Amino acid sequence: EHTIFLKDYAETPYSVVSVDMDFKIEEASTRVRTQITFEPRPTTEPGTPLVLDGDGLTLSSIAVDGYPVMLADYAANETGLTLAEPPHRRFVLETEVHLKPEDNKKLMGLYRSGGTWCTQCEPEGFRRITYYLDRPDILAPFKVRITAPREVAPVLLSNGNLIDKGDAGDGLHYALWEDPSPKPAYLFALVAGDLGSITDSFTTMGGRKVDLAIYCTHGKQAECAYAMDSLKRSMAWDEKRFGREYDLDVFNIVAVSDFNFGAMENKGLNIFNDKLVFALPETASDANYANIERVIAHEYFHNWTGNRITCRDWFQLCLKEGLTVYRDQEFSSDERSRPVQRIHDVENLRITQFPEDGGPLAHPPRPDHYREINNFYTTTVYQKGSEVVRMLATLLGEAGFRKGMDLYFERHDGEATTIEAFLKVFEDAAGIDLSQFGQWYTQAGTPQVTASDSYDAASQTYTLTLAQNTLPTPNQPEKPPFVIPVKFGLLGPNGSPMGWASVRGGTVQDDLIVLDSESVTLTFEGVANKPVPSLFRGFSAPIKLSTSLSQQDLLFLARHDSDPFNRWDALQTVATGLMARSATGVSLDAGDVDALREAIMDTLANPDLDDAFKALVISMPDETVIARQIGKDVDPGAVAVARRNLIRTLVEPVSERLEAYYGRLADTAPYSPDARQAGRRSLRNGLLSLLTAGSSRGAALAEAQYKDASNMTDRYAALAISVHNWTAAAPALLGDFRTRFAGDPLVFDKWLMASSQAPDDGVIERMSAVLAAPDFPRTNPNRLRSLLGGFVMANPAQFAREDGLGFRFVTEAAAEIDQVNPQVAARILTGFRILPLLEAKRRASGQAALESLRSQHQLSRNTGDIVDRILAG
Ligand code: DPP
Ligand code: ZN
Repeated sequence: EHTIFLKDYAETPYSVVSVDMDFKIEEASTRVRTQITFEPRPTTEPGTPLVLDGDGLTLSSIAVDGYPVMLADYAANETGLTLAEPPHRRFVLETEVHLKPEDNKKLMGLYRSGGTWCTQCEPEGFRRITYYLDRPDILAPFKVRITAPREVAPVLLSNGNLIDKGDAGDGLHYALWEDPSPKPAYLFALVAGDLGSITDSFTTMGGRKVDLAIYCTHGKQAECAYAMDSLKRSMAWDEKRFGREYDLDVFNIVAVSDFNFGAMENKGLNIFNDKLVFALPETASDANYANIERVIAHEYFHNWTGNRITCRDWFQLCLKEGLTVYRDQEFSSDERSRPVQRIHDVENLRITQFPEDGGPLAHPPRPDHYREINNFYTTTVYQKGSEVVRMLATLLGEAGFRKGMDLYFERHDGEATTIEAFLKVFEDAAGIDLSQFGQWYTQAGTPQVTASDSYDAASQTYTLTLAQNTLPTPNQPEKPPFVIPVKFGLLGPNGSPMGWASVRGGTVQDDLIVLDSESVTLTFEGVANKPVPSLFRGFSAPIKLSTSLSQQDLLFLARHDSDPFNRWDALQTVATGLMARSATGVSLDAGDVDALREAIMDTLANPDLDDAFKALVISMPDETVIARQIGKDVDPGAVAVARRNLIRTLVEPVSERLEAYYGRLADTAPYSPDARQAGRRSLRNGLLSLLTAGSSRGAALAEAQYKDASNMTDRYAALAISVHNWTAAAPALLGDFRTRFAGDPLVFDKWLMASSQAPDDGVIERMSAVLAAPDFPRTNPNRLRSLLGGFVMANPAQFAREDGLGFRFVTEAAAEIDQVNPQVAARILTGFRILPLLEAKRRASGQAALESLRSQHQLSRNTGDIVDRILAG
């Protein structure tokens, strides 16, 4: 099948000068008339055909400069429209097509969600609306006229500023929107519907008043308040931190229920999946609030990193996504707790991106080929892309990084550009060479860094060797060394930082070592005592570290390191190691478990640490992290058992103390989603999780918390914990939750997610029944992802059951979903990337399920690509 290569990039022979669109929306169909002003480029030969993209469009009329085009002079088919011999001068092409948004269940292009007309164009949805050069390096100003029945669609929105509106007779009305900033078509948006709204305003640092609005289903306005508050804080933060001011007079957000992404940064008109807008304490958890804040910020930040400066081609996707994730992570760190945010972000990277980077779907943040671009909106492009930007900031320092960013905005504003151009601004601003650093963008795989050390008391020298190695990934057998920033410190015997007189063998700047060759050996002189090294502080590079540190050393770091990330990480390393050993049949040393327990209890008792941090320390490693640690021939069932057993052994002797602590943390103040209160709840729920897994009284505590909860955070935590541990009350609690919140689709998602997490053998049968119910909303991405995505990503023991039932359940469901919405089906199937990690029998049954999916169904390009890559890997 057709593969697109980065090396084949070429400019189009024609550029677009401007776009005028006229939408006539009616109940059953929408007419789109588009006038595009084209111009041949200076180098274009006369007679060069104009080839436009189109996907599933039917052309009703076509004219050039007002004259109909003869049949012989154009060709229209399923993938586009070709004008054989366009004029060799500026000209206007006018086309007319009729769309059926009601039938559009792929949710790309113009479609209807709950009656509202809305659009999603990134990456290639605009070609489902009109014939166009649908690629991000074609920038043009847009004028959009929308006419629709006033009754069904009193609200008419598009990008930019509203310049005219009025009555159009026959019960119709119209609105005319103009977006003065040239933009690529993927940022086009249109919304028409009967919506409620909340409004506010923001005055920019330049003194311009911007009208803000969030549109939603009538009656949901009160649920949009937190999103609006997050938007205003995002606008202020981007001014303060990056000097970026908003550029239009209006900023609109619309919440819709059917959406493939989380949200979309269309210029001046962001469209959001409603789960990332709506929040009330009774129906949304603290995690939902934090996510809303993060994604509102992310889409807003795209206005500069994505919209004003966009991507030349889709290979450069991480130019906007990695950078914008970095920006939203920084925003969350500044608004909440920096160490806690960092730990969350790294946990997420390890649970989602490391498996991708170490499996058959591995690809660099900037890939060089693809069959289906929708399959590259990945955790590698987003999360690893952000880590790469973070490393750049670490290497350059805060001031140097800001200088480079300022130059980026100055030099590339209004352009569609590349990763090379991005790196160049930092080279120019800092006078350094980043060519080797650039490999982070082009090489896949998680580097493994090995640290070994020795101390010589007689000469008071400490020697540290760091070596890197990256395993081959698909199409990349050889991996030249990366530039790896290692933030570090040495701890003396009493836990305080230790200095040195001089270093030989490599460059050390303050607390930073740069590892840019296969290995480096550093000799620190004047080191008074044998130190314990704290390496990769703040997770200064997206690598896997292996050290010769003993459990005792690690627990020493967990107690004394001045770097909170490494304190957390040291404890997690110990727990993961013990669980991995136990899952592979090694019986654990009681002393090791006792020492871990003591370190955990000391952390809990430490008055200097905040609740959110403590909650992370007591949250035990995820099953996928343990499986990665084991590395091969994994039996996920054994991993789940080993995890549960270790928790039980840790908790039993201290369960009374933990329960007392749990009791003391009960909330007293009225609910607020702020970080401090949320931290307290997460610690309390972390304790409940330990108690339920590890003590006889936990199940009853969870049931009581479920029943007494006054907010969704506590209620959902109690439910999820009960289900995870499959307590006697779990089935009844699931039943109660479902009826208690019947009619709220976003809470139904929580129920689906919790249901998919049950560890018992009945889980697949129950999920099948849910899916088969006639009223299951089978075209809604959120519902499908909650049930199936939750299952494949977070219930490995049942998904990868030995009898293959979990695999087959997912492939059969995916085959059906693929007929309707290929993007959602392909995303769910990425869960099969764990196959190479599994023991032979499970691996074989997973492969068999994929093989039969491939042979028995006509798969979409999205799904076919994922299945082929996993089976080839
Ligand atoms: N809307 C998605 C995001 O913001 C894709 N651009 O990441
Ligand atoms: Zn984004």
